[in-house]
Amino acid sequence: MPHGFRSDPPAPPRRQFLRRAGAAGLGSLFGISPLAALADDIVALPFGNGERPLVKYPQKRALLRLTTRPPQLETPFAVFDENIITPNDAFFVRYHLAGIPTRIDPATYRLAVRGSVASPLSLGLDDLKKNFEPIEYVAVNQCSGNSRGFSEPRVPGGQSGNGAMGNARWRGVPLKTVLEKAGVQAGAKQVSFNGLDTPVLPTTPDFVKALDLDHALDGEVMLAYAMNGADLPMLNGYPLRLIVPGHYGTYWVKHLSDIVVHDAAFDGFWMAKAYRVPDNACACVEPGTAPSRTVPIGRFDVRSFITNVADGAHVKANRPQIVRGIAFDGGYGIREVLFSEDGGAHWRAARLGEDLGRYSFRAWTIETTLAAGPHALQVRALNRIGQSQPLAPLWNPPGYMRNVVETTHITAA
Ligand SMILES: Nc1nc2c(c(=O)[nH]1)N[C@H]1C(S)=C(S)[C@@H](COP(=O)(O)O)O[C@H]1N2
Ligand SMILES: [Mo]
Repeated sequence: MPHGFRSDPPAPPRRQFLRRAGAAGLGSLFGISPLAALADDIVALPFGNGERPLVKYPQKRALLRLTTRPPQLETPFAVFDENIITPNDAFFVRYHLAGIPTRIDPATYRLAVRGSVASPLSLGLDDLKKNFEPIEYVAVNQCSGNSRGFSEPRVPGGQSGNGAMGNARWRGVPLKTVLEKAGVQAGAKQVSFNGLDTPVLPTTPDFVKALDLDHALDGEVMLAYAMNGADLPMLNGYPLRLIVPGHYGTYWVKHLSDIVVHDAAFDGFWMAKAYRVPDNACACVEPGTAPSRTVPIGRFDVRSFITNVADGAHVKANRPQIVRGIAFDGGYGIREVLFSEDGGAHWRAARLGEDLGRYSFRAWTIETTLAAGPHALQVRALNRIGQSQPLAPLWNPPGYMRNVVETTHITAA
C-alpha cells in the first residue's frame, strides 16, 4: 500500500509553518470582548502580510484570526485533509458587524415571519424542532472572499487564505414550509433575512440579505438549528441560521431573527452595494479595472484542492505515494477530478471518494511515483454540467470567487 505524503517527514510546509508568538500573543488574553481569546502561535499564509495568530475562541479550537472586532477566523488548511466533514470547532467564522451576540436564551428566542404574508408568525425554537418535519443534508459554506489574499493585483477586504470554507451536515426546517405556513401573498418578489447581530455605529447598515421568492421556496433552503449533530456553535449562528446550499456564505444569515416577504426587490446595502460581481460569464474583469454592470453574487464556481501536500514540500522520489484532496461546486455535483504532476502537460483522472451529496466536498485520491527533481502538482475538477476551473486566475475588484487551478511546487529526492 503506497503511503501518503503526510507520513513523510518533509520540511515544514510554508502554509503550516508555526512559530511561538511570545509575548505578542498575550494582548488578546486581556481583551475587553466577552469572546476574549488566547493567541499562541502564528501561521504564515503564503502572501504579503499573511501572518495570522492562531487563536482559541469559545467552542472553537485554535483558528487563524484575521480580525478581532468582529471576530473573523479561518480554518487551518490541514483540517481539510483530516475530515471530509469540517468539525464544528474548526469551522471558519465570518461577521461584518461588531455587535455580535454572545448569549442567546433558547427559551425566549423568537423568529418573526412577516411582510407580504397572510398570517405573520412568531416561532420559538421548540416550535421549529417539534412542529415541522426536519430535513438534513451535507453542504459546503464558503465565503465569497475565500482565497482573496491570493488576488493580484491585491484587493481590499479580508486577506483570506483557503480556509474560509467548511463542509457540514445541516439539519433544520425547509424555509418553504415556514413560508407556506405564513401564506405568501400574490405579487411577492423577494424574501429578506436579518439576524441578531447589530452595527455599532448608526451609519453602518444592518446586515440583511435577500433571495428571490422562487429560490426561497425551492424546498432546499433551510432554517438550520443543528450542525454535525449538535447545536450550532454561537459563532456559527446559534440558535438558527439560513442555509442556502451551493451559494456563497453571504446568504447564510446567522442568529436569524427576522424573515420579511417583500413585494419588490429588497435593496438594502448588502444586496444593492456589496457582494456583487461583474455581470458576465466569468464574473471577472481585466485586472485593475472596474465592471460596468454588476449582479448579486450567486452560486459557487468549481474548486479543487490538494490537501496532503503543501507548496514547498520535500517528498520521496521513485516510490508510489498517494496524493489526495477535495473538490466541490455550486450544487451540480463533481463529475471528474483531473491531476497533473508536470504543470498541466498531462492529466489523469483521480479516484473519487464517497458521494455525500451534490452540495458536499468530494474527496479524491491518486497514486503517483515521482522522479527526483522539482514537480508542479495541479488538480482540476469538472462538474456534471461541464463547468471547470481556469488555468490562469480571474480577477474582480472585491476578490470574490477565486477558483484558478492552483499549482503546488514540490521537490522529490
Ligand atoms: N448575522 C450574520 N450572518 C452572516 C454574516 C454576518 O455578518 N452576520 N456573514 C455572512 C457571511 S459573508 C459568511 S461567509 C457566512 C460565514 O458563516 P460562518 O461564520 O458560520 O462560517 O456567514 C454569513 N452570515
Ligand atoms: Mo462571506
